[in-house]
Amino acid sequence: MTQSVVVQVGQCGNQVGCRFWDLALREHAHVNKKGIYDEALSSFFRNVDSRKSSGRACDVGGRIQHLKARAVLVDMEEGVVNEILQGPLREVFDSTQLLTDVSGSGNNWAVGHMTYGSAYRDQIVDKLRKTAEQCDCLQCFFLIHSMGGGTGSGLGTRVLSLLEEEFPEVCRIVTSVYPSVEDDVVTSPYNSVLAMRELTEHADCVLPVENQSLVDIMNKIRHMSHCGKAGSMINRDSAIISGQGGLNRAEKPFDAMNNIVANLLLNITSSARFEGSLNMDLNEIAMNLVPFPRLHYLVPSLTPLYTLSDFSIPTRRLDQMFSDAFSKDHQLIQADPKHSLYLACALMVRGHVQVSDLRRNIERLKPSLPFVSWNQEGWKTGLCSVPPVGHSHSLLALANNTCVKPTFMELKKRFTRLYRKKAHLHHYLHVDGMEKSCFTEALASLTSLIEEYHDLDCTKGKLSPDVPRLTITR
Ligand SMILES: Nc1nc2c(ncn2[C@@H]2O[C@H](COP(=O)(O)OP(=O)(O)OP(=O)(O)O)[C@@H](O)[C@H]2O)c(=O)[nH]1
Ligand SMILES: [Mg+2]
Repeated sequence: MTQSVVVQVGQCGNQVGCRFWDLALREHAHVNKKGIYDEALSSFFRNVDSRKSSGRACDVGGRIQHLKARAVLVDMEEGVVNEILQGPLREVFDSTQLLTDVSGSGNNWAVGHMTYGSAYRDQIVDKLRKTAEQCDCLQCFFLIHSMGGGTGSGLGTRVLSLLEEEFPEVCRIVTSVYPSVEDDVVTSPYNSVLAMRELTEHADCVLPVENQSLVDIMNKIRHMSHCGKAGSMINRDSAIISGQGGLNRAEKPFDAMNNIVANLLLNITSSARFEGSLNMDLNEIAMNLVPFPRLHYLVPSLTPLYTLSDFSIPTRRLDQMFSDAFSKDHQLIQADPKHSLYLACALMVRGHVQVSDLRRNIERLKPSLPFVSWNQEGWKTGLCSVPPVGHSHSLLALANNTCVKPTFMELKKRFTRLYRKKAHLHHYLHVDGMEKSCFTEALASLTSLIEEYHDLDCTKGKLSPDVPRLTITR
């Protein structure tokens, strides 16, 4: 069994990360009724029980004991991490895993990347090394951060390049939360474009998530739960909406949205955490889905999100889940993959689903999905037998698809609008190590990324030349 380490940076990174840890512990408690520390738990948790022989990790009721998350928590203000340390997850982290400062990066990528990146470099590397040393076979780093602020975006991407330097062999999968157009951080276009260049150069895979999509999904779930439309039904035990991130009005603003991102992480890590008939290794994601190193943005979609009718017809419900994964309103960014070009696609299924169900659905959906001519069979599949709590099955699709292009074009447009007027630029250029060229190079990197997707888009519909047929003369 291999292990992974989660690195959560900034407010968003830490809030999303903690939703993941909370839900992961619930899942393990659901499956591991005796609370024995086993290989499944060891993938993301270490056992700190001094009586190692007891192997006991958690009580039958799911109460956590002797477990520490394989995580490093970084934020340049204290508020979020302090809150975590006062909450139900306080026992899951110890002080050696935490790194905080007091003032934050003030929504300034340069402060996070340059100032704090240099000041805390050694401490960050030290914490990463210690956490890595506690793994027998470290397979993957999961970095979680937002693009729009200063710490997650600036320091988060600095951490990414430190990971590459220190652990070049270990896969780096980044979950990046993109700001919505109405984001209240005025400098978010700068921060996002500056971060994009780092993601393009130093990540193995990026799972982009847009806050606007999360808002839309939550609004739809709320609407459905209130209108109680005939034929539709919300599963209230679902991990998507239960717990702190539920439909409860008293929750904090981002909780419900973060629950969805945490579910994305639960799904992608499920094969590493549990047994399955078709295990998908985390390394295989990049290996199979990324034909060109820079084009490693994998659009995630999650189902079920809105638990619909047809409870009594399992096959139809199962097939619906596969259809939904390709529909616009299940994507975690504002995108429509069916009308763009697929370079490759992974389907990660959880629960009681057969390989034959997977094959049947791929065959059924294939004709309606435009795949690049040289990779028509570019599917990667995984089956994990443990479903999410409250569901019989679930599906995460990761699409390497040119539909990410509009998100990037919108970012570029918003960046250019500010940059043309040199608005807020002085805040960045005052920072030691930050130069104007950082802006122009980041913009050039984004522009060429958009062009690369565009060039592929232009090949859509152009079939590969027919292989000459052998004619048999009579
Ligand atoms: N989905 C989601 N988005 C968040 C959350 N917290 C902040 N954001 C978004 O992230 C961006 C701001 O980044 P933060 O993560 O708050 O900033 P930070 O990394 O802490 O950086 P500084 O505060 O500038 O030091 C904005 O686009 C917010 O809308 C969260 O918990 N969930
Ligand atoms: Mg902050």
